[in-house]
Amino acid sequence: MAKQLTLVVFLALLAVVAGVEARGSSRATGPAGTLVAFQDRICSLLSPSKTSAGIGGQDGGTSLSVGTTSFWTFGDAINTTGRTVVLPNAIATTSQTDASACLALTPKVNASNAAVPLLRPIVGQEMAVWPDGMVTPDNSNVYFYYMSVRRCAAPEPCAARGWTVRGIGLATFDSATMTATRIGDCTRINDCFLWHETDGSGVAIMGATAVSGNGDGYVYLYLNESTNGISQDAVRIARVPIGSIENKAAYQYLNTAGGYSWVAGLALSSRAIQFPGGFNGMSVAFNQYLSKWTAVYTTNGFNTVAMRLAATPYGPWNDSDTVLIDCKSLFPNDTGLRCYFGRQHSEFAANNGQTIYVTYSNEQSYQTYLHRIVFLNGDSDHDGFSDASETYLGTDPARACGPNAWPPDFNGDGRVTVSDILSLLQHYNSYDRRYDLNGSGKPSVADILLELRYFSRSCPGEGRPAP
Ligand SMILES: [Ca+2]
Ligand SMILES: [Ca+2]
Ligand SMILES: [Ca+2]
Repeated sequence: MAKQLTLVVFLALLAVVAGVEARGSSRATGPAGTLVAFQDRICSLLSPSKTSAGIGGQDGGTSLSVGTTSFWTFGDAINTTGRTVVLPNAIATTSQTDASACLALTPKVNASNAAVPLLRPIVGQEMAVWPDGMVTPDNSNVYFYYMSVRRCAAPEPCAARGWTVRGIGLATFDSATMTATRIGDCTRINDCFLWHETDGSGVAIMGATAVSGNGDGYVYLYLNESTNGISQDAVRIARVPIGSIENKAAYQYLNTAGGYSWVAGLALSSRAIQFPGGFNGMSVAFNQYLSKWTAVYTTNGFNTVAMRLAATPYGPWNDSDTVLIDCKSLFPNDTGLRCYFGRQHSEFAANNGQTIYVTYSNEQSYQTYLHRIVFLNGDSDHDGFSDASETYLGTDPARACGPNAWPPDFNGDGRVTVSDILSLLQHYNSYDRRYDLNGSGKPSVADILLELRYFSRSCPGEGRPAP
């Protein structure tokens, strides 16, 4: 403690000598407590070229840009005359870069202009194959994780649904021909999965999304965990060097207990993100405008498309849902799942990321819809910390004073005192995002310096500029 006090005094003097001024405030630009300025539905992604190829409905919708082409995979496709599933998955492309007036997706077809799947199920072993997260190591070949789906019958709990995910595999396709190949020997199907329901990890994985681009050579994976093969309510995070993506032994798993560490097996990992309202897969991308990694997903009983924020692709993630789309108001009379498989499509982000495009599937219409989200990034409560920053920190973007309202006032007494600085020092180098004032990923010296700028100041008060 003596050492800490010495450091406090030293840093306080440093701040005074340097004449550091408190941050200025910006003007409020929208309703308090939300990051969304505007949102609207653009269109269904069921393009005329799809219906002419025999696709009358579809779900899913994951995309990746490779060169000048955006590749889109979908789950089951139904025919144009009824509800019969005609394809277990599908792939389509577009070279459009502006999604503001919808996207015309062209499906992969055969010589007779009939849509064909990206990856065929193994007869007798799989009911369907649903493509999930994609990543490209060389801007040419694409790797994608797939959900291998089997039939489910009583007495299994999944019998009511009729299917369950047997395991998650990895496959690849070349972007020129969209011909897919599974990685591994699938003679015994469990052998070619990275994770499967009887692999002994004690964790059932029902989906896997992926992102690269953190500048560290890793692909980060978001494993959609289920405790019973039905409900899905947590994410485990894995990573693998992109050059070793085919090597099962090269995957590492995040354990967030007592600091962040990467461990060798799924069974040793911990839940990285929890979703009390359920979810079914999340899509992660860095958003320049919010200066955060963003995860988009559906939750709240498939009635909401929502978002969380993190400083790095592995966390720490904030633990409340920022609502992007209220699907109850979009589909008020629906009886099925209003919005499932919510995903973002970061290659279409516009205005430096202030505008993003997301998709979700609607069960009743059996369509995948494209939707636009425009963020605001104001400082609604004028406390010197943007709404996006406060959403990440977990403080109230609508209140500048009181408990958990003003970021540098950790104990909520309205002033920044030695007690607050000690509190920050106690969390130095932890992964507690509440103390990560500059949003860099962990509380560090930069956060202590930032805290000192506010030393002995009072919270700004509602509507008044920050001190
Ligand atoms: Ca604020
Ligand atoms: Ca605040
Ligand atoms: Ca205080």
